[in-house]
Order: sequence, then structure tokens, then C-alpha cells
Amino acid sequence: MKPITMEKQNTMNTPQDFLPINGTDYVEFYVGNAKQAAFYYQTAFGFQPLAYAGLETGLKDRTSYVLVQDKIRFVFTSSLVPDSEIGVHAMKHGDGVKVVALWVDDARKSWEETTARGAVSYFEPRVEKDNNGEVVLSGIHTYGETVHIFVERKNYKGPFLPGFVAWNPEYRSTDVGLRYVDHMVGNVGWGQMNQWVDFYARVMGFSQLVSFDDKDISTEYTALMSKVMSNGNGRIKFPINEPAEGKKRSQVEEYLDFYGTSGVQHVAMATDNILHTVRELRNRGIEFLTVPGSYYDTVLNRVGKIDEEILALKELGILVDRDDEGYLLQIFTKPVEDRPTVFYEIIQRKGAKSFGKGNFKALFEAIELEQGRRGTL
Ligand code: TYF
Ligand code: FE
Repeated sequence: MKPITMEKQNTMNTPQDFLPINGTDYVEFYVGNAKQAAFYYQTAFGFQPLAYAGLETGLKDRTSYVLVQDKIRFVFTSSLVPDSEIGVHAMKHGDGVKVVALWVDDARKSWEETTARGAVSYFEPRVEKDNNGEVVLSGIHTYGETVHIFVERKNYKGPFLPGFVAWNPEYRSTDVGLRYVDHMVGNVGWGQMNQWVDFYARVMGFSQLVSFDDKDISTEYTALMSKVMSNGNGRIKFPINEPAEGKKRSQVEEYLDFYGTSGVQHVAMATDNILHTVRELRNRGIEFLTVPGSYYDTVLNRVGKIDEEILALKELGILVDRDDEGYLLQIFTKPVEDRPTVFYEIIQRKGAKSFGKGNFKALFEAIELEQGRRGTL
């Protein structure tokens, strides 16, 4: 791998960091049918019910289900009326990520620091209360129609946020061992990568971890460029991709055509036991991209000794890569909706802090195979 910079990460928020972030607070999806989406993420991905808001709690225009798996909180929201922002979002983009919420200690300061540096406000800091305490929320726009909401919850002990009630349905699926959001990737329009890299650097105080250009990652057809931005303590990592000119339609371009604008391409979720997690997900019907069996003939030459049985990895289709700090195991789902837009990565890090560059060629060829099946190459 050829990182331009691979800065050593601090493990603590530093005082000079003007936007200290504790982690991903939640990811909110605007979807056509939140009830069914919630059921899919429970049954297939092993999320547990946490909180609910809708007609029964006094809302008139929308419903939200909140699911949790260890540190990962997903919110699925759909519109109850024809012409709301949520309904229009779902119509334009299909199901997709609207909010990447960031957990902070001071949501007012987060908004002030970022808007002073040029962020466009989504909403000004506001206090929301119920009998479990209060939160402070504020929001800024990022690429496409995606937004960041800053969540300050140190004075709150309810299940999720004010306005939500605990959701305790009888049905529970078993967890699949997903632990936390490792990174979330944005696909942005042609020529826009550097503008958004600059946004995360200048407005959010992030720094660049790695850069891949079209020569690093072009296969016969796919060409894209990618830079990884990370906050001060390394808990938030946002790779930003843009399409590059290739022989055929790049996967990033395919995403942009179907999503209609820039947006979140994949959410990578970490596990401590990828063999168990992927076995469970496959048993529940989750579909993964597959690489040719020959990948496993040579992978150990590339990555050296690993703890896992190569045959078990091959059977499940798990990919391996190494950097100078260790290795990682990863696998990618097919898009989880009809539009070829959002998909998931399952990742287990065994020391490696990189993103699997050694797998890009095999991975992108697997994506192209799917594009070919869709007739979208
Ligand atoms: O997040 C990453 O950089 C890796 C690799 O369209 C990757 O998961 C990069 C671009 C892409 C799919 C996967
Ligand atoms: Fe990734």
C-alpha cells in the first residue's frame, strides 16, 4: 500500500481539536416503509429493537424505528404523508442514509465551530426534553442531501432521544456480533472529491489518512479515486470516492445515477468474529459479493500467516489484506435495495488500520460482474 500520509492517531480528543467527537451516535435512513425495513435489519442483520416514534406517540407525519447492535444504532424513518421532505427524499433517492449523527459533548459549540468555518446549517442548536432529561441537537449539511446531526446526550437517560418511547416487541432475533461502525463511505460527483475532502479538513478539523488514485484502483472497467478523512481521535473515518474515467461505467457513477446525487455508499460494521458473523448473515439470506475461488490460491502469499483457516474464509467468501500494522478480514454485501446504491461491509481488524487496498482489484471485478448482470456497466 502506498498511503500519502498515515498519521498516528491520538486515542483521546485533544484540547486543540475544535470538534471533539466521541463516536457515531446513530445513522438514520429515510425509507419507503420503515416497518418492513426495521424487520429486515432485525431478522437478517441481528439488530435489536430499541425505540419508536409514530402515530401512537403523537407524531402525525412520520414513523421511526430505532434498532441497536452493541454500539451501532440505526434509525429507519418513513413518511406518513405524500409531500414531506422524508417522502420526497425516499422517492428521489430510494432508501438511503439521510443522517450521519455524531456524538459530541457540546452540540452548540460543534455547530458554532463548523458553521463559522463555512458549514451550511441544517438546524440551529436546540434543546429537546422529556421526563428522561434533555439533549442538545444541531445539524449541518454535507455532500448531496446528507446531513450531520451533533448529539449531546450527557443529560439524557431515555432509550434514544426525547419523543421516542422504548420499543419492546415480543419478537427478537439473535445478534450476529456486529460491534461498531468502522467507517462510512460517501460517493460524490465527478470532480468533487477534493472539495469534500477540504470540507472535512477545514470545516470539521479532520485529517487525511490515505489516498488512492485511479491508477491504484482501476480494473479493466472501474475507475475511482478515494481519500480517507478521519477525526482527531480516529473514531470517525469517512472515505470519499469520486468516479474516474474508465472503459465503462464506474460503480461510483452507477451509484450516482441511481441515487440521483452524492450520498452514503457503504457502512462498514466491525465484528470480533467475522467467521461467525458472516455465517449467521448468510444463513439469514444476506447476499455477498463473491470473488473467484482462485483468489484463495494466492492470498496467503500476499498476506502471510493468519489465524483463520483459509478454507473457512473461502467457503464464506471473506477477503484478507495486510498492512504494516497487521491484517484485516472483510466482505461486502450486494446492494440491499432494488437500486444499486447502499451496501454493507463487514470488517474484522487484526491490527491493520487500512481499508483493504490489496483486495480492490478482486472486489471491483466482483462488483463489475454484478453491474454486468444488471446491464449497468
Ligand atoms: O472503504 C473502503 O475504502 C473499502 C474499499 O467503491 C472500497 O471498503 C472502496 C470503494 C468502493 C468499495 C469498496
Ligand atoms: Fe470500506
